[in-house]
Amino acid sequence: MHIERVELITVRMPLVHPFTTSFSTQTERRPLLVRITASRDGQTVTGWGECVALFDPSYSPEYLDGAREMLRRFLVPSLLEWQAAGRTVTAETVAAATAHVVGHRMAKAALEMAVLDAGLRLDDRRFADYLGVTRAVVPSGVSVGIESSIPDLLAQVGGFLDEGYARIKLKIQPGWDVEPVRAVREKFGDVPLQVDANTAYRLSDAPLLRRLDPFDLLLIEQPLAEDDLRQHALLAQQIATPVCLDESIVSVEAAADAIAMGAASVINIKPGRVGGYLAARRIHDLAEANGIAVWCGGMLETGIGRAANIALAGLPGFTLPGDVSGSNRFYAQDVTEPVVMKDGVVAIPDGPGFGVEPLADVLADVTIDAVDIAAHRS
Ligand code: SMG
Ligand code: MG
Repeated sequence: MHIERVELITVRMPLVHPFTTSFSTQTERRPLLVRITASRDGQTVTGWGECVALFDPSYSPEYLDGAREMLRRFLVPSLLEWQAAGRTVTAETVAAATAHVVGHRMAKAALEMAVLDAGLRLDDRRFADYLGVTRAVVPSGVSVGIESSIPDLLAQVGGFLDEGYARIKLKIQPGWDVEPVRAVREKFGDVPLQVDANTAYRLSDAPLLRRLDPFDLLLIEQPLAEDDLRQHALLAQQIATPVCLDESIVSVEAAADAIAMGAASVINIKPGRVGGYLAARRIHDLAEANGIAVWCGGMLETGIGRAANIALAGLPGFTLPGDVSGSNRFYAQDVTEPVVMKDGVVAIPDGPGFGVEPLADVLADVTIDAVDIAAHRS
């Protein structure tokens, strides 16, 4: 394909309810969308990507303004230079074209994602078909933040269960762990339940985390620090709840290390965190070959990232429900037609590429910044 133009569009979206984790309280999200105009054989299409970096560098080293600057100053120019040198531009070549930039996987993932969507649209092919996914729907889990009281938490969880969500994930931190889990089990019984600590504990907390063992949780996600695979392996030997890694798995290599060390028996795959959907697919394949379950994480994506995640979650190794909830879990108004959760599942979109695009009037309303980069005509 020939890339004509790349736009970096920052949008502002208020959350329907504050979302508190061990590291922050979010009341709004500012996703960075990447719009690519690309052509081939006289046909011109638009491809969309979404950068999952948060506003602050609190979940990962990457953050909104840094990712936008990285794309504007380094990644997009590198891809355009690659193109000007006569090299092939496809989703499969974006990583090579930007390999000289160290790190910045979320920014790279957003660019690769937009090229992937554009390429699939030029081929009139669905992302799910490109992946070889045959399922039409995937189970939909929901992530529930830290609330100010147990009754507030139970009201939230009860609402999501009434809506039909297939699995509940509770955010935990020291002081908000055993009691909320006990309260949810007592009130709602045997629902599929897991917890996410976002790195809030230390290995010396193993006796405390062992107190979660009797609640038969599906998993505990990222209990310890991002860069501490070895201590996760030690913790896994001391608790019965399966250890799942999120923040630690920044690449295929990190996934291979974690599996080899016994640091995780489950992996949360977030395409943005690992550098894109192609790397995400490789982690899925690696985990499947090693008998490690995976599920699709979420970063409060708009309908664009959500649509792509839902298709990815259709791969056979995704044996646990993902954080792929309906748009209304976070947003009163999504930038795309809303993703709808019904009867515990979300549908893989039909249509070429990721099968979704922003609604023009909504996009205009929520855009707070736009950077336009034109390619030189070769
Ligand atoms: O998109 O459903 C979603 C959010 C799921 O809890 C979620 N994400 O650590 O897994 C995680 C968090 C990261 C974002 S917290 C602001
Ligand atoms: Mg997590």
